[in-house]
Amino acid sequence: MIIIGEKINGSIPSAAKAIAERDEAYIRELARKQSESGADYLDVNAGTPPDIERETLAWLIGLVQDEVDTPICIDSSNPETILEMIPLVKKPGMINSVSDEANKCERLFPHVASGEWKIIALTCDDRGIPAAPDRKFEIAGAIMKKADSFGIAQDRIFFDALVNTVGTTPLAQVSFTEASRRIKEAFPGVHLTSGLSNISFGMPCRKAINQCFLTLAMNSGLDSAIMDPTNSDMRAALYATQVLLALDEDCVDYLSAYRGGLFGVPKKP
Ligand code: THG
Repeated sequence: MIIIGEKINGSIPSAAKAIAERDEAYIRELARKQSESGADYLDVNAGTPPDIERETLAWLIGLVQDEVDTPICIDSSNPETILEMIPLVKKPGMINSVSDEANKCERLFPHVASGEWKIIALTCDDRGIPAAPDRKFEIAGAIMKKADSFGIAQDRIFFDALVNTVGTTPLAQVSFTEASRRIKEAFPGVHLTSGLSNISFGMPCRKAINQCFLTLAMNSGLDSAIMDPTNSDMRAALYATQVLLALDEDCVDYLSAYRGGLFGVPKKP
């Protein structure tokens, strides 16, 4: 699994406070802890109004890069902001995200076509976020066609089939996994990712739902997630699922998580 650490995000109240107060130590700690917990990328989302988003993101990106070597995932819904941030990032990471909305692909693809940047592609367009797997799949096809036309290889695209909220859309998980399966079948080289937690919006005990969703989605080919890698219950579910899906050769990741104390203090033999 490719883990994208979600915690540097201005929509989380504690991170918003640190951003407002320009609390460097707090942001550095979020970066370090997530990297130590196995994050492959660190998502950086300002969560601020557009007028101060660029300045905030630039500050966050500078701090994260100074603290850790983990590549950055630039998270903004504004393609112009993403374009301004790319030159500030030391080594290619991810852009989060493109979609089939307006001219996002047309604006961003020329700048990342050559090179190693990975691209998160959302299955939404100017009509919004569809719930039906057919529409999610159709949008993925439209984005893939554009990526192809710029010569962007499938393995640089991470499709996020945008899971709906199960409280209002009972088939949210079923639709997400069906769309993800069909996308992977049609474009076998792509990766599949998800922000996971949208599924549980408005429900009590969200973590239980998020955790079971991670397992079900991995069973349908999810090979990446935007998640909190410091949440040991989520990591335990992730490593255990990898073992059960025969994705963890010789249980190397599972055992190393065990030795690292993920399931409590290892017992002496
Ligand atoms: N898809 C893509 N990008 C995304 C999202 C997505 N970016 C933003 C968001 N959704 C993913 N990021 C977050 C960040 C924080 C939380 C949820 C989604 C959150 N975190 C809790 C906290 O830090 O308090 C902890 C959760 C936990 O411990 O598991 O709520 O869908 N492409």
